[in-house]
Amino acid sequence: MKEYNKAIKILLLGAGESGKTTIIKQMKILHINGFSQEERQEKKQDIRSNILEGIVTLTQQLDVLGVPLELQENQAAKDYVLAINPEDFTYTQEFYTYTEQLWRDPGIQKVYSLQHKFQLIDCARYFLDKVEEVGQPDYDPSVQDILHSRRRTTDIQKIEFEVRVPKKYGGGSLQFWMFDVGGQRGERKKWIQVFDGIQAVLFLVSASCFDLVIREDQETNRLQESINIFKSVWHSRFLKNSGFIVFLNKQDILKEKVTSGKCIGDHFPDYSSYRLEDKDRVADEDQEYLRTRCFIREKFMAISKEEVKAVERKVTPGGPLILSDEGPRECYCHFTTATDTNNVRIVFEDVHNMIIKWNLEKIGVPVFQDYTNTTYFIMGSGKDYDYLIKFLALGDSGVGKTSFLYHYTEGVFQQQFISTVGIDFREKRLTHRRKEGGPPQGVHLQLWDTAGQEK
Ligand SMILES: Nc1nc2c(ncn2[C@@H]2O[C@H](COP(=O)(O)OP(=O)(O)O)[C@@H](O)[C@H]2O)c(=O)[nH]1
Ligand SMILES: [Mg+2]
Repeated sequence: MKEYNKAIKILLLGAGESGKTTIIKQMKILHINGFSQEERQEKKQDIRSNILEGIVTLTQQLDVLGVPLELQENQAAKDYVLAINPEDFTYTQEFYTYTEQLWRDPGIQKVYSLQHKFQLIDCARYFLDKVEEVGQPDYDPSVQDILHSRRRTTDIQKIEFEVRVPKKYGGGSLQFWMFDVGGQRGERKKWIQVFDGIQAVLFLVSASCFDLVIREDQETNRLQESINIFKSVWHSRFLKNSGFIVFLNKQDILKEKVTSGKCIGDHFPDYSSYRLEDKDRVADEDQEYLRTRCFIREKFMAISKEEVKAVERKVTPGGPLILSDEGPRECYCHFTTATDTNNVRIVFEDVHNMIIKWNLEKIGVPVFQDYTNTTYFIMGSGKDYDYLIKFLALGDSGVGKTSFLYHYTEGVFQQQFISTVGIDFREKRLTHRRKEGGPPQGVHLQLWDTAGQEK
């Protein structure tokens, strides 16, 4: 059997709660042995805290939104839940009984229907609907339960698995390494650590969150945040050799939202002029849902068509402009439901083939390595300046670090706000004379820009 000696590296990126870790779980199910007894026990803890978080949030919102409980006898349950300290809580039978009572109360259901007004985990309903089962002492989570459980990712995780290469691409098997990262603002500074040598970026979007705001600032629209992040990673010079695949995820929730009457146009006014093309119609599918999902796709595809300026292509300051093998960069889009194993299996057949194809096109050319060597050469022996001065821009997010540096080096002001992922740099060359009439000396300024949110 044919073996390839280099692993393919895939990086999962996207905002918090977009479904990255769920994809990792699916890879475990599809390519490894699923979940061990130990992992199931660990997920059981996550599921219990998902229930706790869900019911506490909903109960707190009763008073915030001014919604009364419908059944007077549930007052004791409300008092009990509001008195819980999540830091130090042991799950008792009483807790599950009260939770079940509250969840059935029409007052809590009313609050649930207003969930766009506050922050609620997506899996709240899934687990609150089965609170009795989870509360059993011998409860053992099913695969579906594990896929729906939620835990914030705070570090970089890696899983390895093997994928068979189809005959038409030469057969054999390929080793895949897939990296999962935390998606929330404070986690994004770690992303850069894994950018090196990535063949494909899977960018996850929670397509259903067009009516929600992000947890981090309770203000920015979640879909807009996702579009902004995509823009910065698509333009990142550190990912210039990676193929991009966008997963417009949570299609199940998106469809439910749209068919229940929610409209993306209330949040993205340009939706009103967007028309569904004939090629995007699907028989027996809700037209408004199709129009919504294609409108979202259009937002991401428009970014992938933006021209990347040559100056943004350097990989290291002082390094050469890399203009060779530019060609159009490939970006593909899929509509996905990450909690549905069958859907993920089908989508990944495509994804694997695409990555294998990209990889074969580049075989024998360790692309990133090459540029690093060239850069060392240029920086070491071929320096074309007399002085090198390095600056580091620090400050809160949005104060204008990137705009300032851009204006200084390019001479123009950029209106757009693009958040910096990790770290970036700009360069400027000046000529300086020590004495009037003396020999000119080259001064090379390296202006390092940092991402403010992460400090
Ligand atoms: N209904 C539904 N839930 C999803 C989907 N994808 C992810 N989730 C849920 O959304 C939550 C966040 O997903 P997670 O993978 O942790 O997101 P991450 O922060 O990007 O790693 C979890 O409770 C998942 O079960 C989806 O396609 N449909
Ligand atoms: Mg995660």
